[in-house]
Amino acid sequence: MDGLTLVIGNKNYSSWSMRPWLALRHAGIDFDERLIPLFDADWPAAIAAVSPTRKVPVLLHGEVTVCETLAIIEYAHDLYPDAGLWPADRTARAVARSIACEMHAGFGALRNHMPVNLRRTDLKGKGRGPGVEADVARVCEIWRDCRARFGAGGDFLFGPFCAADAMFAPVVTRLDTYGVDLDDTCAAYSRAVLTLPAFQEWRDAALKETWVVAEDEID
Ligand SMILES: N[C@@H](CCC(=O)N[C@@H](CS)C(=O)NCC(=O)O)C(=O)O
Repeated sequence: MDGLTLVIGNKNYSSWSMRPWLALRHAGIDFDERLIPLFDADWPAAIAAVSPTRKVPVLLHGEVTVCETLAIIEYAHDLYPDAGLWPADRTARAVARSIACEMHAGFGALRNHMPVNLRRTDLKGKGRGPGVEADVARVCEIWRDCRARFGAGGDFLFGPFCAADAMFAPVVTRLDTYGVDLDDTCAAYSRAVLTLPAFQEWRDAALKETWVVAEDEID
């Protein structure tokens, strides 16, 4: 069987691509990366050739095509159950999957009003809108709860960095880019994500990109 190829969008903008890329990279899982620039002239044909949903990320593994971020992470976990993608403890793993699903399905106001753009440095205090404060409050409640209950073994939600942290990483960048004030626990967690080597590798590449995409097209 061929190796893994993770098809992603622009690193500056694609929050969904960031999630499995960080999870796999931090876990030390070997994969090739293929970047299709979002909404370029070639985008429709290029994405249709690899992804039945016409969205990134998508994971290619021989005959297997896996769409949807959480399904990609679960497929990688099936292939590499000892890579630490999810916490080893069953209760922690259940909570990690719960909050990962909540992230996947929710936080629409935060996503709409605070699109990811790692290159922008002029957005402090912006991005507010209906529902954003409630989304931010719930995110911070999750982070405080996980850090208090499961975080003793490291700086992340369940101690060591895991898939749940990867799911929240684009939120960490949003709260940073848009200058949202955080309490000490959440600020420390945010710093841990922003200084993770895998995240810095992603951001360094993002900062070198020159594509410009309308932010209202990005989720
Ligand atoms: N539910 C999908 C969301 C994927 C998604 O919306 N990706 C965006 C880029 S961040 C995309 O491909 N947009 C292209 C489009 O909507 O045409 C997942 O979990 O992977």
